[in-house]
Amino acid sequence: MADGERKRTLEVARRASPGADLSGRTVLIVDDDPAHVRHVRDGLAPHGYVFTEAHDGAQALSAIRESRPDLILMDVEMPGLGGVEVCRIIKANGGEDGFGFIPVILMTARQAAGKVEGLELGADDYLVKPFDMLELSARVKSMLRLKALQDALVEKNRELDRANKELAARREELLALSRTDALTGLSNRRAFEERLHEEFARSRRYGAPLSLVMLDIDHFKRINDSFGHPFGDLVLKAVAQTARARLREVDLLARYGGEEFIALLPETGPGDALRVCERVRDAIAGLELEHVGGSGKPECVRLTASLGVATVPSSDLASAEALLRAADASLYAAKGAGRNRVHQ
Ligand code: GH3
Ligand code: MG
Ligand code: MG
Ligand code: MG
Ligand code: MG
Repeated sequence: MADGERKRTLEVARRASPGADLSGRTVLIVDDDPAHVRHVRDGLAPHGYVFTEAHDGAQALSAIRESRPDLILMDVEMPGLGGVEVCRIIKANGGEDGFGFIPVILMTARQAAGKVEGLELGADDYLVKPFDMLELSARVKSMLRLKALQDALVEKNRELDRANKELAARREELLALSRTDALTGLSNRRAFEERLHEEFARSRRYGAPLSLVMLDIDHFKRINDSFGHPFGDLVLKAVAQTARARLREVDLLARYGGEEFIALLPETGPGDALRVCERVRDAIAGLELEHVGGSGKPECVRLTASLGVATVPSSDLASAEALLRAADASLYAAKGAGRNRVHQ
């Protein structure tokens, strides 16, 4: 290309797209005629694009797979795989996990033939040889701008996806936190009450037994008073672990209040519930917790708990609240009867 013409090309190109720096964009030129490839390269050289070449359809496809160019300039008439065919393959693999969007400008020596077909197959533009270098230059630039916009959109979407996923995960975390007791890691009262209503409804629908257990540490105040509040907290954790370890996976154990725990035992009738409660009571009574006081001498602390059980179906327990009240009354009875016992 003559120097004058090159200068003019650059000038026009600059005016066409103020501010858009497209240098460094990659352009794949596909043509079986090396002279034509050179011609196109020369014409576009002033813009600072990075070129790759292919001389037939198969080469073009492997070049695309390897380097995902920003734009493809492709001859229609090539031996073997023709430009229209390659274009069909590129566009059929245009998804995010395929090639993505790569604009294709078809170049043909023939007027009209294949033009409509090419465009319908998804070619983005069309030039008839011999073409004016200024026109080629302008069309390439416009396609590269489109590609840049598309890339930005894809990137933006990815960012949004990532942000959404993070938000969803954070939401899950918060939800889990809002249902967990911070000290013991057990479910809290709110989570318990939700599950209680679900299990109560299920039990009523299928007539399956459901037992509710309330557990309260005996004379816990004394433990706090004698050994301090932090030690009281350790006791609460130990009791939580001990009880949890004696329940089935499907049983829900929650911290209901200060030193009060509650367990929901689905598919569990009065006999089984009593056995479970005795096991838990016995395990708590067997705990030996070490306290090191001001004297530095370790001391073994023991404790007990009282448990109250209620079970549905039962003619006088018509609601989840009534079941809760019944378990609470049982607990009160266990305390009244001397503590360290299960009342049903
Ligand atoms: P009872 O055998 O009748 O159940 O006697 P109690 O002393 O266990 O019962 P009470 O309800 O009078 O006392 C419960 C104590 O539990 C009072 C409160 O300070 C303590 N407490 C509540 N929550 C916590 C906690 O998170 N950590 C500690 N260390 N103590 C707590
Ligand atoms: Mg050709
Ligand atoms: Mg109490
Ligand atoms: Mg207590
Ligand atoms: Mg209490």
